[in-house]
Amino acid sequence: SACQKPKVVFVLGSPGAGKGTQCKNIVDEFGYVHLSAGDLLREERNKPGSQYGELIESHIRNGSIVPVAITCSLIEKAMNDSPSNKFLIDGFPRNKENLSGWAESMADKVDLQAVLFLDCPEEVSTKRCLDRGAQGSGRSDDNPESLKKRFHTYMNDTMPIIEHYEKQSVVRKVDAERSPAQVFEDIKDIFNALQ
Ligand code: UP5
Ligand code: MG
Repeated sequence: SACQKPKVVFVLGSPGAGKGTQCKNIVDEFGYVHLSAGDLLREERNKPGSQYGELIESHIRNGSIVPVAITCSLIEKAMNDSPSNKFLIDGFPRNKENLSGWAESMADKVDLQAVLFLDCPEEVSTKRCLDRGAQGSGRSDDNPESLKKRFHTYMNDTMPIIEHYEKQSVVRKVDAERSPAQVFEDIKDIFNALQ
């Protein structure tokens, strides 16, 4: 019907697991709209005169998590600005506060189809981010100090969220240590089964 709730797939995994890379593939093949919480925060940070610019940048550099009210409102606005009814939400929710903030303001408005979990070891994903930094990504968190903190946050705050969704049997886990094409083969099977 015209009033169907938008479909949402959360895409989670360590820094450098390949969330952005695989979301692009999913957009091309399955027509979802990709909303990266990190990209939305960086865009907000870069707006001249943004009220939250410095706060966002300090969290990104420290690998800590921006208050959920900011992130959630950016996601909601991006969804409202899009005519699509299916979204990949990349890199969110990352901690308990994200989860409860989403539950309060958004969960009832969407149909959560699945949580795609890109599982990649720390050494592999750290190296990907460091290589990206060395190639001039311009990301203020692609350095060894920030990466240690990003991983600490991932292990302590984000893994429990993935475990929370595992208990609800909505997690689809993929071995993300392989080549992008190999990873996407598994993702295709998952999304074909969701249609
Ligand atoms: N690459 C990708 N896949 C590969 C593969 N299979 N084999 C070899 N190389 C591969 O990939 C990273 C790099 O690896 C690229 O160079 C790619 O070519 C290569 P990418 O697809 O960008 O991985 P991704 O998982 O998206 O890595 P990203 O660095 O974006 O992950 P993060 O989760 O760290 O970053 P994000 O932008 O989501 O968040 C950044 C910060 O924003 C957070 O630390 C936090 O401070 C803040 N934030 C919040 O506070 N709240 C949020 O809700 C979200 C973010
Ligand atoms: Mg990303």
